Amino acid sequence: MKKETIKTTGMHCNGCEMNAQEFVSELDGIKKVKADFKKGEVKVEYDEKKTSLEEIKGKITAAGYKTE
Ligand SMILES: [Cu+2]
Repeated sequence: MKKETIKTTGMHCNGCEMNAQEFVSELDGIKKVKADFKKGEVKVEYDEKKTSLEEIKGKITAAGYKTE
């Protein structure tokens, strides 16, 4: 399991947090995902054998937000 905190811009409310979390949850191997719009970050815990940071960032982008 790997833990990462991804700097994310563009989230502005609880709805955005939910949206980002739903998109990331679609990936196989996500154990935990918690978005925080106030801090501008998405915390994830994932199985690096099933998914990757790039894929997770791709989902956040697909949800409509920007990652660093
Ligand atoms: Cu929002």
